[in-house]
Amino acid sequence: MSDRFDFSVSATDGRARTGTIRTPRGDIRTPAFMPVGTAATVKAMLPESVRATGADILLGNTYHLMLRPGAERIARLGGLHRFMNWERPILTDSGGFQVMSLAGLRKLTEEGVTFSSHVDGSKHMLSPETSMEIQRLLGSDIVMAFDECPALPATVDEVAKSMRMSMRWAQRSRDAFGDRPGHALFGIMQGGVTRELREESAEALKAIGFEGYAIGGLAVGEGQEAMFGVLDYAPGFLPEDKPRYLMGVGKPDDIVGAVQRGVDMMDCVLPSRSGRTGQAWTRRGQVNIKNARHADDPRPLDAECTCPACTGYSRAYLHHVFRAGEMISGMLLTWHNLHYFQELMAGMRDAIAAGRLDGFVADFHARRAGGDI
Ligand code: PRF
Ligand code: ZN
Repeated sequence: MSDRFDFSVSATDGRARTGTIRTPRGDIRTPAFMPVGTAATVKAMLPESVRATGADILLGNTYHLMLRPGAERIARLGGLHRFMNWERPILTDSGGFQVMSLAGLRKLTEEGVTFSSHVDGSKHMLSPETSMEIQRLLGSDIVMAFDECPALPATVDEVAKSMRMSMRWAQRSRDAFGDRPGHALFGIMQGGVTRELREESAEALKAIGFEGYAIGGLAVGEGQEAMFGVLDYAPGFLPEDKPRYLMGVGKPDDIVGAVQRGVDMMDCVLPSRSGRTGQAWTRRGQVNIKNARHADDPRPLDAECTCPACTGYSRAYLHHVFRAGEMISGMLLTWHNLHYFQELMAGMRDAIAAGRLDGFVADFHARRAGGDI
């Protein structure tokens, strides 16, 4: 096992890039979609099944794992990869974002954030230093700097203050991370939808120096037009020779638009979460399998899809097991959704390499029907 971590771009098409992130635990083909395995599992999927959908890397969460089962326990059991039986790369988010959306009573200071657990109400604290320590105990390959993502609505002033604190936290994260060959630390850009703040944030991160750069603070309710507005310039503020990761995005059309604007990595709970609520994503659009009109339909979810849900089962069956509350419902729809998201990424990687991304994107939009199909 070599101890290198590096990124190389093999082709560009407009602002889009395709390439490879090399890590000691395996290569990550970019643009990459990272399924979310919050609690040391991609819900309803075996790790080998997640791999079979085409995933090169999973995302894990500092916040959830520190609370249950605890980072020290995972470390004693050989680290997160061994614990969850996924030996390929894992990226872990640093926790602050999840504290703000999930924890009970919170108190934010320059030092960090104290909060009470959503699991049992116990009190905890996260700071750049403790987040780096927890992510080290987990054995994460790509560690995220500790940041704050301000909740909307927020004034430009509040966003600026928060961003500047996140930049001080980014420096503390870098200092606490130390020298860990084969592991990477990514900085996180903040600054809301204000161009000057995004630029200031990028400059601060570049001065510190990271192995990759995330774009945080988007997909928090600003809408796709505003998000694309920021993505029209923000990736350009970041180094060309380092991966760019758009956090928590998104729907297929968000992903396509982000890749066109120069994003290399993304993660989202959407394919797995919507799989458990009866929502399927296909080339032709969304399918709500709960809908009664599927009850007698012998056709597959998507005739072009090669996943187990589409090759082995009818819409009628998928409808039935969803209605009956059977566990296989979440398993099959999650598999299908992850397969679709990974095929979309593979299609974009091939299109970028061939210099035909515009044609791919035109076809992507043309084939999507509005509403439920
Ligand atoms: N920061 C961190 N994690 C995140 C975000 C962020 O801004 C977002 C925003 N979409 C999702 N996950 N650390
Ligand atoms: Zn399928």
